[in-house]
Amino acid sequence: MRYTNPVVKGFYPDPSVCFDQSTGKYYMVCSSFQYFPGVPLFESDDLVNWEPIGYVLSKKSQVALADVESSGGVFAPTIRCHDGRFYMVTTNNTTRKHFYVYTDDIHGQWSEPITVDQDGIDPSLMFDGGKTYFISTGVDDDGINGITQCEIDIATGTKLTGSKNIWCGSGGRYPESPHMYKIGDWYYLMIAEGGTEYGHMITCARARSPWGKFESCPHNPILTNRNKAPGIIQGIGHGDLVFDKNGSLHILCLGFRQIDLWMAYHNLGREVFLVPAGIDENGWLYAGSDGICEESYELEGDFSQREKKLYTIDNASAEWRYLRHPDFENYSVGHGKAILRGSSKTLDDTASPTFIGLCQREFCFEMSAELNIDGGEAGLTAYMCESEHYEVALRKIESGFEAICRLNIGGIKHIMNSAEICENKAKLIIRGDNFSYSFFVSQGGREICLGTGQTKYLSSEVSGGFTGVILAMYAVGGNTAEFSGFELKYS
Ligand code: 6LW
Repeated sequence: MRYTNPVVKGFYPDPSVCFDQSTGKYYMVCSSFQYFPGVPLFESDDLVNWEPIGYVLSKKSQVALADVESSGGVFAPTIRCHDGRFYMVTTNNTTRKHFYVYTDDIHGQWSEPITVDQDGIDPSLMFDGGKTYFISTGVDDDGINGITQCEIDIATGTKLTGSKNIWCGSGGRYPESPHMYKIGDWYYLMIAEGGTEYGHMITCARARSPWGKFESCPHNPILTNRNKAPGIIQGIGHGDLVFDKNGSLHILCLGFRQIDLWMAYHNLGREVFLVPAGIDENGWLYAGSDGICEESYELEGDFSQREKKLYTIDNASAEWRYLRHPDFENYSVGHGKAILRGSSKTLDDTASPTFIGLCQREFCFEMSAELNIDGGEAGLTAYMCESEHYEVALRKIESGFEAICRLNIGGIKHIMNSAEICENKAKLIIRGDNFSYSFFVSQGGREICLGTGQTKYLSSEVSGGFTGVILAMYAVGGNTAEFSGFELKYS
C-alpha cells in the first residue's frame, strides 16, 4: 500500500520506536516538554497507523514540570523493549537529569524514574551481550563534546564505566539523538546533526565494537531535506531505525511542514515521518529517495492509512494535554462536558493555568464549543507558548458579558474586536487554514467574526522553542466555565 507523510501529524517530535516480538506491535514515544502527562505513547500494527494509547509519565512523581519554561522539561525520549520489559529513557532538560522508567505492561503504569549521571540530552539504550549501553549527547569524562557512552546496571542506573566520547559526528553542528544498533557484525551509530531546523540531517557511523572506533559513512548525511527546494517538508532529522515484520528497514524521524511553499514558517510543530531505509552492498545505511524524505512511499502490506477526523470530549482522553502540573480539582471532563474552574494563572504565565487541549494536527480545522460562564474569562485558544497565543473568549464586564478575540504576539496584546452578548453563554468557534486562524462567536444562530490572526506568528520561527500549536479550552479567574458540545474537526 501507499502511505502519505507525516504518518503522525502535529506536535509529536523526536520519535523513537521499538518492536515487541511477543505481540507483533510497534511502539513509539515522542518528546513533550512543558506538557503533562509527559511522553506520548503510540501503538501500531503497520508503522503507518499509530494509535495514541496514553502517556508514559502519567504521574506527577515521575516528572518535575512545575514552573518549567516553555520548551524546557521533557526532551527526546527513547523506547526499547528487552526481555519482555519496556524502557523509556529521556532527559528533563530543566533539571538537567537523564532518567528512565520501565513497565512490563505497556498499557499499564510505568515505574518511578531511575536517574543516570551523564552529561547532555537525547539518551538512548542498547542491550547487547548481557550489557546495557547508555548513549547520549554531551561532554565525556575527558571534556570531549559529542556522542558519549557509558555502561550501566539497568536494575539501578549505576554507571559501570566512565563516560567516553565515541563519535563527534560527520562535522555538522549539534551532533545529537544517538541510537546504536547491532546489525550483523556491525554496530551502527545513527545520529542527527545540523540542529532541529532547516539544516537538520541524519548521519551514521559504524564500528565492530560498541566503543568504536566509529567510521563515518562515506555518503553522509544519509537523510536530509536541507537541499530540497522548493519543498513543503523540511527539517528532517532525529530518527530511530526499525525492522518491519517483513525484515525491511525504516527510519521514523521528525520533520515539519511549512505553511506554504514560499513561506518558511511552521506552526504545527515537528511531526513524524516514515522513510524506507536499507543497508547497501558495502554495509552502509541508506534512507529515503537518494537521501531525501518524500511525501509518499510504498510499503508492503494490505492495509489503509486511517486518520481521525473528529475529536470530542468523550473520544480524546488518550490525547489531552495540560500545562506543567495541573491541579485536577479544577477539571471535570467527561460525558460531553468539560467543566473548568479558572485560577489566577493566565495563558501568559509560566505556570499551570486551567487549560486542556489537543495538538493541532492539520492546517485546516474547526474547533467549537458552547460555553457557559459565571464570571472571569474562559474560551478557546490556539496556543504556541505563553508569549504567542490567540483566543476567542467570553468574559464578565460591568454591564454583563462580552465576547472577545485577543491576539498575543511577542507579549504584545491586542483585542481585535469585542461584542457584548445578552447572556452568559454563546458558541465559540476557531477556524484555521494554512495562513490564518479566524475567531467567531455565535448566539441564536447568528455568527460574528471577531477577528483573524496569521498562523506564521504562532510558528516556531517566530516563537522559538520546540513545540507546536495546541488547540485548547481554558478558564481564568476563580469561576466556573462549562464547555459542552466540544468538537475539533479536520476536513
Ligand atoms: C532534541 C534534539 C532535537 O532533544 O531537538 O531534533 C531537541 N532534535 O535531539 C528537542 O526536541
